[in-house]
Amino acid sequence: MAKRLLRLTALWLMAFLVFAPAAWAQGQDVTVRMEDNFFAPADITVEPGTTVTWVQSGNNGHTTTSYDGLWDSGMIAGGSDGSFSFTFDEPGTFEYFCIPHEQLGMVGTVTVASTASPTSTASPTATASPTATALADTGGPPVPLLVTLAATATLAVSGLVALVLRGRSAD
Ligand SMILES: [Cu+2]
Repeated sequence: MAKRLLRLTALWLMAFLVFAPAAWAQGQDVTVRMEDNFFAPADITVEPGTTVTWVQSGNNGHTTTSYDGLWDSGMIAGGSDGSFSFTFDEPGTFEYFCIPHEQLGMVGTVTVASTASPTSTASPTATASPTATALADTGGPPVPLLVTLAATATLAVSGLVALVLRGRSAD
């Protein structure tokens, strides 16, 4: 009975890992980890409308605090899986810091810019180059992110398959 439950859980996890990245890509949501004592990645560029979520990944308490007073998470306890989200609608460069660790260089920037801007498609250079047109057409997240997600999902799925197979042979 427990083994069957384990198998069902594994299957459900596989389905989740296969479909969840697609959902993330559509929602254009981005995660930044709060490590001891730095943001990872510290500098990101996102499309307007992107929700950025900072996730506590360290043992020290951290904050994500906008220099312009746009957002302030308050202290997120170390060792917790606490998080804070903010949606960036306006283009621009937004700098932020961690209150206790600013002096240690725990700072970051969120650059909000549209990669599929009308300016770039109207430019003769962009339309002449097939690469630029292709990039402008795909409004999705940057390719490296998709590759990372796909690689992570593949790794996780193969691990789960190995687990399920091992459970089956032990019957
Ligand atoms: Cu900090």
